[in-house]
Amino acid sequence: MLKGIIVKNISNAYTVLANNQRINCTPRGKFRNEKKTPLVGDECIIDEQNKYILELLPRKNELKRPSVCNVDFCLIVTSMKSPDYNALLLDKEISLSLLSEIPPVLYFSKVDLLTKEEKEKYFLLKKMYRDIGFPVFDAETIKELCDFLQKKIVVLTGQTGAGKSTLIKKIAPELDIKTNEISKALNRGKHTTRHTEIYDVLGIWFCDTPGFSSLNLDGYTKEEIKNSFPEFQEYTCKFRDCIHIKEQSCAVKEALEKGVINQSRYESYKKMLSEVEK
Ligand SMILES: Nc1nc2c(ncn2[C@@H]2O[C@H](COP(=O)(O)OP(=O)(O)OP(=O)(O)O)[C@@H](O)[C@H]2O)c(=O)[nH]1
Ligand SMILES: [Mg+2]
Ligand SMILES: [Zn+2]
Repeated sequence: MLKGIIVKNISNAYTVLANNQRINCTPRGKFRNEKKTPLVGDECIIDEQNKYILELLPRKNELKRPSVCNVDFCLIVTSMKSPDYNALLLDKEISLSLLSEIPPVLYFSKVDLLTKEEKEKYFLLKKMYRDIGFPVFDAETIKELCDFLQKKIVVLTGQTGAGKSTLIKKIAPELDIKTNEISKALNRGKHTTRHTEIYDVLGIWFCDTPGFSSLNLDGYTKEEIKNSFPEFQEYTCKFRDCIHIKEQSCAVKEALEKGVINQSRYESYKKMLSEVEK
């Protein structure tokens, strides 16, 4: 028996890193009965002779979309162009990460494709997210990003074609990771990356995942959505259960009017609330 960590999963086949070896294993029947699915990131006990995963150790955290666990950071890759910047999608990813108790880190890709005027807007965007307290990086700060993520397990999330695999390749060009022309990927409606796998990239454990085209908030409550906006938390409204929409003496809405809370973030919040109400 050996202790290891699941680093790759394709349907029911798992690769476990144990004793510096990659061992292909299948879960023992018990998991299915218990409705437990091993995830990439899981620490486990394996039977290395028969190549079984015998036991999963308790998880520190678990992200639902994409399905991974025990990660230190969620690196949200957001494309500024093709696919075009989508504030709601980014804000949903941030909330989902926070609701799984994984600190989000933001990376903006394809800034090089922006016009001069678009770049000006991008700088404001970057500042806005930084001011809320999120670490923000882009192609110009990849070195700083690597320093920040050293020795951590980092799951990459983001839309199909956002540039998740490309970012790993930029950091470690020698890794054999598939990337695709965005036009091809989007037109076929297919993902280039089709499975979840952890790569050791110069001391960072990057977990590349298949992208998504949309994200739903199934299973979350309005209260949880409200709590997933860190910039709202410092305000005390008249009503303790204030949802910051139509209530009187709402400190969040007052901050919004003063421009302290960002309008685009608040729009995302309203859309997310109405999505979970349905
Ligand atoms: N100009 C430019 N192109 C980029 C940048 N990042 C990624 N791309 C291109 O965008 C396309 C999609 O990149 P991928 O890395 O495959 O995207 P992905 O997020 O891994 O996509 P999935 O695996 O489908 O989820 C590729 O053609 C990349 O070359 C960037 O910063 N600038
Ligand atoms: Mg990819
Ligand atoms: Zn309020």
